[in-house]
Amino acid sequence: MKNILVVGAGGQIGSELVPHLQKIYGNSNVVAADINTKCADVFKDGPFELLDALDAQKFADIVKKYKIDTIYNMVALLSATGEKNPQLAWKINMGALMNSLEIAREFNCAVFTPSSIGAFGPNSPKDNTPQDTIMRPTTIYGICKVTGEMLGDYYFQKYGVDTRSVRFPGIISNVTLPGGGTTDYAVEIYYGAIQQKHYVCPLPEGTYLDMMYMPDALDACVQLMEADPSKLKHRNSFNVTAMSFEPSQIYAAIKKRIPDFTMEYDVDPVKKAIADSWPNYMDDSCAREEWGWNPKWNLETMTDDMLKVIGEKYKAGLLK
Ligand code: AKB
Repeated sequence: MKNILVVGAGGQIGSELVPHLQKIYGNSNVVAADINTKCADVFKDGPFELLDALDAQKFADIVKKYKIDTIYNMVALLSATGEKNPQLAWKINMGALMNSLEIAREFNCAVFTPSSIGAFGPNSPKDNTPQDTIMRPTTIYGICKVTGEMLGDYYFQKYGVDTRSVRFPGIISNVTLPGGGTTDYAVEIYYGAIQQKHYVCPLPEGTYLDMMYMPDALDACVQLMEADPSKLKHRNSFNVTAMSFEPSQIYAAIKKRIPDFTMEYDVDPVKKAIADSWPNYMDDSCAREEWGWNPKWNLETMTDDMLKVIGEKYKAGLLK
């Protein structure tokens, strides 16, 4: 039986990962931890602990208390926020990861930490970006991700810590909004389409980026952590993607379903520069071969589901 700790549980991925893991492993076997006190009201179905992931002593105490054997470290400042305060991004992103790795080493835990398309940089091949290629990111977020990937492999090779990771693309979801990412537009556009029938897009037409719907992202986490270790030639981190599109394509997909939806561009130069340094689409064949990665959602099916779920929330008065 797994005893899992999700650190940064209140974020975009963590808030859906916790109930997903609870369904699989049982509510009491998945501990949610976050720095935000409001999360105590959200994670009512299982144990919740208030935790600043930079507090190594409290982090270790929680791992001891619940006999944790698997840590999902979901703590991170995202790419656009990171550029506003690079020193803070390094402190939080690397601090949470180092604590996860050190505590995992001490208490013999496995560790999952997401990497990102942000680990690539302008020198990486843009199309069909290979699993193993040049990685010279130009954002502090990406520098943290590449460092994190290398640290993950280092802790595996040197100490035998079972570290595994994926390079997530933009994650599109309808429960918790992302914050401060470059790919956030692909979430916000659905809310704009339903609420205002209009959206102002911060990335220019033609900016292709890899994307994934949340249910596939959750499957990726569990599938990789459950994968037979003898089959893994890579560990930190696997390219994974489900779709690649640029703003006018997601706009067209929504407009097909909401004909009076309109979109204009007001390009954010910081986000544009970040997006321009990332792949158009990645080659995720290693993930497919080594642990059976096989995403189920595409732009059309995801758009149907996003509009349905968010539309229902507005109708029920859960969103204003
Ligand atoms: C971001 O845009 O910063 C994140 C990511 C792709 O890692 N969503």
